[in-house]
Amino acid sequence: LNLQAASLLQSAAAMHKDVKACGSMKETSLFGAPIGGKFEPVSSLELRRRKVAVSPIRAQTAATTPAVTNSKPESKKTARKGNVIITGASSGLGLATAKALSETGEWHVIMACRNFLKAERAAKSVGMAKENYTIMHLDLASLDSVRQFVDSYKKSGRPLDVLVCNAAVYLPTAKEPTYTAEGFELSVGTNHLGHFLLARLLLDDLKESDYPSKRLIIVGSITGNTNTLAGNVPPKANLGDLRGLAGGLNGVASSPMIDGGEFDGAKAYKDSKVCNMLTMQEFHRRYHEETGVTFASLYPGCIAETGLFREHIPLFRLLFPPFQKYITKGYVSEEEAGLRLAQVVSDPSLTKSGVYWSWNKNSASFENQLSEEASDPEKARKVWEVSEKLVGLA
Ligand code: NDP
Ligand code: PMR
Repeated sequence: LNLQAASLLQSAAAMHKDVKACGSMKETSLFGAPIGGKFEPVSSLELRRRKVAVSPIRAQTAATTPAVTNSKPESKKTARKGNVIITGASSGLGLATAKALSETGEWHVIMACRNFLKAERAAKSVGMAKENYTIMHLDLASLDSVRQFVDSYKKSGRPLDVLVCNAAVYLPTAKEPTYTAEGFELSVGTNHLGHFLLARLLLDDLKESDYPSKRLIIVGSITGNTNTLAGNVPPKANLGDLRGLAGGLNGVASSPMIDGGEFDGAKAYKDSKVCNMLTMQEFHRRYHEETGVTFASLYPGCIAETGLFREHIPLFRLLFPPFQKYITKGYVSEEEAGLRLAQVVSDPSLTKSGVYWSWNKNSASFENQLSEEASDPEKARKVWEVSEKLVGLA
């Protein structure tokens, strides 16, 4: 891992050259983005979002963008607030998104967190008004907890309009695997399987919502996409033939890794993100028409200072933010990333289902391309079928 941190430094120097020499790569692989995003109709949140990192050029472009929308039902103000569940809203991206949505006054945020006290302190620390949020306990590393959360939510009688599957753990320094309550390797168990059960159990509630635009969002990442430079940093995501997943990821009867290989915490995280992106697409194929729910995933940018890197070595945590800011230019602040996810939650122009959203260097959203594996429908179906067995749905 010291080597990894050192290689950050080395490749910092190398990439600086590469990026300079290869303008188109900067536009494509670095941000995982094709050149030039199109501007979307402008909502109030979108205007605030653009204010966070506005340059004079950007401000001008935004001002000249016609603020019309062709999706009329969504653009109408509804009588009631929207209700959005955000998992892992006690820090990082989840907290920034909760804050952004609560500040609009149009959303009630259900912060679904494993540490109630931490969540309460976090909400207060960013100045969220009491009437705009509720904290509910959810530990994604326990399927019982997921079921209990769903029961309590249903009993609360609150409609559900948007579900954001955001929580995650990243264990790059772990030498040995650790496990969820049911004995699944912790990263895939939490990031994928916990969310898979949660989303499946709450789909009916989304379907029943009378909100103008109901959405299920699963946060993905560039690092699970091997069609980008970031996704080619070893260890690369690869689900293989799913033999480890099919075996239950328990490290006893099967490997703790989806592809059946040796445990590698960084790879397990990237694999879990591939599952997140495949799951979103499989939801879209199976349920979009029937339910009217918009299914989406996204890469919000590299939020290099969040708690996600808490398990990484100190040298990595020191070098990673400047590396992303000045070398890859993939860095975004928590605030900016929160406004991006809030846009996917609420922007009337982002209703297209089955999309993996990213943002270009002008901070404009665009539909990004997933890697071959992360967009493979056959793999998506298999991940779905194996996962539903593991979480007790089939
Ligand atoms: P953080 O560590 O700041 O936030 C993760 C959240 O998940 C925390 O609130 C954490 O709770 C919660 N969580 C972890 N385990 C569980 C569990 N078992 N049950 C319930 N909640 C849990 O990281 P980020 O904000 O960076 O990550 C948020 C999302 O963004 C993730 O899906 C990540 O993959 C994605 N992402 C992040 C990028 C980045 O650069 N940071 C880039 C691309 C995607 P607690 O506060 O109690 O620890
Ligand atoms: Mg990566 C070229 C651009 C780029 C981008 C946008 C990211 C994002 N990274 C890029 C490049 C590189 N990174 C390069 C060239 C290297 C080799 C030095 C590199 C290394 C690196 C490490 C060791 N990067 C990392 C790590 C991590 O531990 C992070 C990780 O993989 O978490 C799973 C990470 C990340 N780089 C990113 C992003 C967004 C992450 C972390 C978060 C995530 O995907 O969720």
